[in-house]
Amino acid sequence: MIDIRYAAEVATAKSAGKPIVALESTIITHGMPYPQNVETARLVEDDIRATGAVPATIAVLDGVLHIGLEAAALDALGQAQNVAKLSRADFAACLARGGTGATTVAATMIAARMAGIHVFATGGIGGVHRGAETSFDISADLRELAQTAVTVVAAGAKAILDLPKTYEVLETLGVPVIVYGQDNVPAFWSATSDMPAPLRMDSAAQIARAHLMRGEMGLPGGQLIANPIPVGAQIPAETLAPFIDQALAEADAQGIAAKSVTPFLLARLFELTKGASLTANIALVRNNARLAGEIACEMAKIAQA
Ligand code: PSU
Ligand code: MN
Repeated sequence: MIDIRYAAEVATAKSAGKPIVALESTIITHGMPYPQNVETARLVEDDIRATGAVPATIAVLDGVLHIGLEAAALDALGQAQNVAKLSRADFAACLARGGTGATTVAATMIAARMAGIHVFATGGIGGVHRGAETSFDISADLRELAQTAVTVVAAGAKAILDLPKTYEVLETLGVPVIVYGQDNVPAFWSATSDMPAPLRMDSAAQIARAHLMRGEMGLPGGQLIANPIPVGAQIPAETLAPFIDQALAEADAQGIAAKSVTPFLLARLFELTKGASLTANIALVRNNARLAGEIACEMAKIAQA
């Protein structure tokens, strides 16, 4: 039997039909250094509360699936070493073994759906890696978006990826990519790119209605909401490009593969940009949390009408 534990705040919200926003934990364990990871996780939770929704950070601790982490558990996870990075393939195995793991976008979507949570905020989704034509490295996040009905708010796919291929695969899989408030796809650390927005919406209410419409139509899968980083916090793509190239070349030279690629690249960019990539990452996650909170509130309003 799966052991699911809801944080008190989340359990109360669930029984009252209040809006809830899921948050992933891989960004805490593999995406940011301590202590900024834990500080950011707390700020993001507060950003969601400020919209009237309740945050639910998701992780597996000693074989228990936590939907919402109490303060001490979050702090411990933020400092823990050798935490597994869980995706669709290894989520059940970790629970069955009584292990501890942080959930990626794919695993967080699975957990959110099990918990009846429809909206999830993160930084950036995984996607098609550069050189995927030889490495076959395509994140399981993309297929998850195609099959699990959760609306994921991200600042696009991380710019370390092959963005045109990533959006091509999403289109093939039938995943709606909805850009919030602009006509081109954002590129994670940069607000804009030269790729046109597949879909554009300008309000949280519209996004909520589109999610519910897919449900009514019996369409499996979620929506990707691409929310541009606030312009004041962005790093121009030209500034970042040489650092991304360098980090990718190092990953290649050191034989970094599979699950280690994304954490390696994020950590190297943090060093190469002297922390600027992290500052921007924090700003965009908080921005996504606010929009996700608004979307969850709109969905709850429609459900109660
Ligand atoms: N967004 C961030 N930092 C991260 C991630 C996303 O700002 O660390 C994580 C997410 O958990 C995402 C994962 O699901 O990276 C993608 O990993 P991979 O490329 O191995 O599928
Ligand atoms: Mn991968």
